[in-house]
Amino acid sequence: MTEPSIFTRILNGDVPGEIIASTGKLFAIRDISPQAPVHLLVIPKTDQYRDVVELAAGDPELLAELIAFAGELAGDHADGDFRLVFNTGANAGQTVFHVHAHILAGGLTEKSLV
Ligand code: DGP
Repeated sequence: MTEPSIFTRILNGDVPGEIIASTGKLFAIRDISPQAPVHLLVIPKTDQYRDVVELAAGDPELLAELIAFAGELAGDHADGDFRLVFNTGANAGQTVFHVHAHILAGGLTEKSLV
């Protein structure tokens, strides 16, 4: 059996982490190492998809829900404008292999995407 991901452990209350919003299938937390004035993670409650490509293939409706939820969160926590980043694969910087989107918001004037 594989170890539960850090996000599953937060969801289950096994490690500390404030769940700032949730729906039936998704939840959101603040990134522990923020890279923008507002940096949230939106995460499917299921851990069956490693990355966004697997999620798109396996449950495109859930991916659409995730994007809509990200838009709501960007409105609740910032002015509604946001970047949505899915690091996909270790060589793209992915470290947690339980699909999640980074919401980066709060007045991003820097154009660099890396
Ligand atoms: P990625 O590199 O795309 O796999 O992003 C994983 C993110 O997860 C990274 O930006 C830091 C965040 N993270 C890792 N561990 C924790 C944690 O225990 N709590 C919170 N809130 N965020 C975490």
